[in-house]
Amino acid sequence: MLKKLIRKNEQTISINLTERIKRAQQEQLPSHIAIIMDGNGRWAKKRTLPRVAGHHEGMKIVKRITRFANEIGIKTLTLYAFSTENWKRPKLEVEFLMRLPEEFLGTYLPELIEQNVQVKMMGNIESLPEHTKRAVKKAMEQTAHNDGLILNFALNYGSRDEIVQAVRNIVNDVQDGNISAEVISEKLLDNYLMTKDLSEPDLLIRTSGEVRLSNFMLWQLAYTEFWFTDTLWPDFDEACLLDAIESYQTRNRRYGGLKGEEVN
Ligand code: V07
Repeated sequence: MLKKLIRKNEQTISINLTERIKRAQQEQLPSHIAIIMDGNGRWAKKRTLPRVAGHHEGMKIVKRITRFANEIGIKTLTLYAFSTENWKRPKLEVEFLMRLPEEFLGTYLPELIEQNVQVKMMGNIESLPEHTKRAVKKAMEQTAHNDGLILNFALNYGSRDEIVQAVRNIVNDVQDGNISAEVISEKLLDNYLMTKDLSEPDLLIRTSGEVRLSNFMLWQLAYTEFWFTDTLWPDFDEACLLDAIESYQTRNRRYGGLKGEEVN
């Protein structure tokens, strides 16, 4: 069984996953968790498998972590599945990746519907291959009325691109006379981003030992707690997510309930 060693009253005791979940739920959970799912290629290489085998294994972990996040009461899970930079990868790898949303939804959409999950997407959906677009749109439509976990895929997403688009749209609205330049504020810009209907992430996780943001949610992560782990995404499991959540809760306790901006 999955066990974790903790120190209590000078004593080291081990607790299992169920106990850890209970404890985590007694405190404030991060409402929105964002994950950069890195290390799939490296996972495959370690096993002398092709890179795509790592991506495929990574997709299975997406299902597992989605189920778990929903079960423990996370409200929003944002997953970086494909960046605007990823088009530079070999053609066959890109083609394989673009089949993953269909495969994922083909087997998992009924369960997502049953579990009341809402599938959302941020990124440039229009320049995805037709078959990918169709699968993702269908999932968004069929889960639009659900009100459980929001499963938000960043697909063909780049944060600078998102901000440039927002600025363009604001300028258009000013020129068209819909808004005046004086009302431009942080809050207004929020409303032009692809995350306008979501809360800001409380916790960012990046797997596989890389310690950078790689053009992911630059604006939205201003006050987010970061958690980096050497674990490769296909090896990530429920216990790893709890490690991140427990770390988040420890830091939250230290702030004594103060939120982001108030802490200096
Ligand atoms: C992808 C698996 C996870 C590791 C990171 C790269 C590979 C799930 C999806 C997905 C996307 C949209 C959607 C349903 C599922 C996905 C891509 C890559 C491109 F509506 N995993 N996954 N999409 N990987």
